[in-house]
Amino acid sequence: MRGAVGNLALDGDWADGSGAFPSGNGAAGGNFRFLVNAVPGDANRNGNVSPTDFGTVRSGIGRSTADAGTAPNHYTPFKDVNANGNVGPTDLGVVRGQTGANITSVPQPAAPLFMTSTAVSSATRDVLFGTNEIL
Ligand SMILES: [Ca+2]
Ligand SMILES: [Ca+2]
Ligand SMILES: [Ca+2]
Repeated sequence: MRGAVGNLALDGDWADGSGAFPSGNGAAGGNFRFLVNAVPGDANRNGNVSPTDFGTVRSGIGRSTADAGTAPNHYTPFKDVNANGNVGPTDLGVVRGQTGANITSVPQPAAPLFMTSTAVSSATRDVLFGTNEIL
């Protein structure tokens, strides 16, 4: 990605597991390597899927982005496991199917996923990030 001013590459330079915000070394360019761990069904975000997650999702049944309700029985994106905008039986089904999964059982990619401005075509970049300038 490049900034709108001067078309400079963004600073980057983050090593997953050892980087710190703000990232970068002060020079344009560099790889921003950041691994996001997510386990489908882990509604309470503790790294595993258990009956507790089932209860978390159940507390939001019937709630949606249009009718969020109030805590603790409210809509959250974490309860909306299938990301369809509402919390319903399908979300509970995902949790049920994922029970026992944990962050260590998710296969790691063979190599860190990262992009550089030269490794991604402009067409791919536009699909992933849109065409609006970010700076
Ligand atoms: Ca840099
Ligand atoms: Ca969990
Ligand atoms: Ca849902």
